[in-house]
Amino acid sequence: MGIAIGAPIVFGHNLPKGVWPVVFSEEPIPGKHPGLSILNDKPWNAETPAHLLDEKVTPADKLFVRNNGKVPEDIDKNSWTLEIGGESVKNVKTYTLNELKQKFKHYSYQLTLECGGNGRSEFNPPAKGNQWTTGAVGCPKWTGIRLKDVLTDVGLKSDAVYIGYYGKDVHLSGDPSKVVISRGVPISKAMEDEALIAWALNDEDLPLMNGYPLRLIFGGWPASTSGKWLSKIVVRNKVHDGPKMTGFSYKVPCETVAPGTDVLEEDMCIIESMPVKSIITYPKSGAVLSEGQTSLSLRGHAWAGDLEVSEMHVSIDFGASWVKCALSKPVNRLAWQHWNAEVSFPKKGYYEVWAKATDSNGKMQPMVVPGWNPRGYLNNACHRIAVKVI
Ligand SMILES: Nc1nc2c(c(=O)[nH]1)N[C@H]1C(S)=C(S)[C@@H](COP(=O)(O)O)O[C@H]1N2
Ligand SMILES: [Mo]
Repeated sequence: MGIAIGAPIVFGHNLPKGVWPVVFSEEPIPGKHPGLSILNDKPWNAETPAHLLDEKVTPADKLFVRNNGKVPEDIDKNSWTLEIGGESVKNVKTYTLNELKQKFKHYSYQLTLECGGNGRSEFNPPAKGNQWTTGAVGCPKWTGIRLKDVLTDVGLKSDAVYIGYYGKDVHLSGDPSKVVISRGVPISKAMEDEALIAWALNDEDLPLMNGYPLRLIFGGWPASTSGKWLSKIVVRNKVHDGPKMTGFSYKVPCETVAPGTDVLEEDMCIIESMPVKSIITYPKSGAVLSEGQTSLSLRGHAWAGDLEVSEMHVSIDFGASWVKCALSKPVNRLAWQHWNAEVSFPKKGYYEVWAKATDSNGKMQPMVVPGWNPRGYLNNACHRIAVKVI
C-alpha cells in the first residue's frame, strides 16, 4: 500500500484492520488496488491513476473496472458453459469451460483494453456517463483460446457478418429477463489471431470484476466489445443489435460536428479501432524538482488501436517544440508500447510535460480535445502532467 501512497507507512503495523489511510477516499473494490479512483459504486466503475499504470504489464489489481450491471454471484467455474449460436452458425454447440481448455490450443497475448469513453471528462458541452479521465486503460497478459478456432468448430454460414456476446451479469433493475449489455464485432475482427476467449490474466484466473471466469478480449477496439462473464456468442447475418449496440451507444457522428450539435441517429457510426494515444506514467503529475536537479527521466506507454505507434514525442514548452522519445516495439500485435525520454528544465518555475504519439499511418494525438460527440467517446488528446522546479 505504501507504493500507492508514494512513501512507506512508517507505523503501518499499528493501523487497525479495515481502516484505510485517509489519502485513499474509500475502501477499495474487492480484489482491486486501493489507489484506483472510484467513479461509481452502483455499478462498480473505477479508473487507474496514470502513475499506477507504470508497469509494462498491467497487474490484475490495477486494471480499471467498467461494469454496466451487477457482478454475477455464486460463480462455479467447473459448471460454467459457453454456447455458440445465432442464425449464421451451422451447428449450435455448448461447451463447458473445461472442454474449451482441453479441446482448443492456448494462446497468450498482451492486449490493450481501453474503454471508448476514456477521457470523457474533458468534453464540453459535457457528456453524461462516467467521467473517465485517463485511467480506463490497461494492458495485461491474457490467456485463452482463439475465438476463430471455436467459430471454425461450429462452422459459419456464408452470410455470417458479425458476432455478439451475452454475459451473466445482472441488470441494475434486478430483472433477470433484461440484458445488461450485448455488443460485438464484425467477423473480420473476430477471426484475427489475437481475438481471444480468455480465462486468465497474468497467468491467474480473471479477477471477478474483470469477467471471471471467462471473457472476450478484442485488443485495440472499444473495451465494450470485450464481453465479460461470457456465457453465449451469437453469429449474426447482420450487424448485431443487442443492448448498447444500437442508438447512440458506442457511436460517434460519421462526419465531424460542432460541439453541442443535435446529431441524428442515422448519422452516427459504430466505433471500431481506437485512435492513437499515450500516457505519462512517471513521474506523477505534480512532481517537484530542486533547481540543482536539472534533468528528469520520463516514461509511459503508447497504443494505436489496430495500428502500431511509430513515434513518440514530449514537450516541456506547451507544444512549441518537441523532443523525440525512445520507443519500444510491441511485444505482440495490439499490445501497448513503452517510451522514455530525458528532459531538462532551464530554470525555476512551473512546467508541463505533454506527450504525443504518432501512429503508423502518420496520425498524431491532438493537443486539444478532438471531435466532440454526444456521448463523449474517443478523447485522445495529449496527456499532460505538471512539474515544478523550485
Ligand atoms: N458482460 C459485460 N461485459 C462488459 C461490460 C459489462 O458491463 N458487462 N462492460 C464493457 C465495457 S463498456 C468495458 S469498457 C469493458 C471493461 O472491462 P474491464 O472492467 O475488465 O476493465 O468491459 C466490457 N464488457
Ligand atoms: Mo466502456
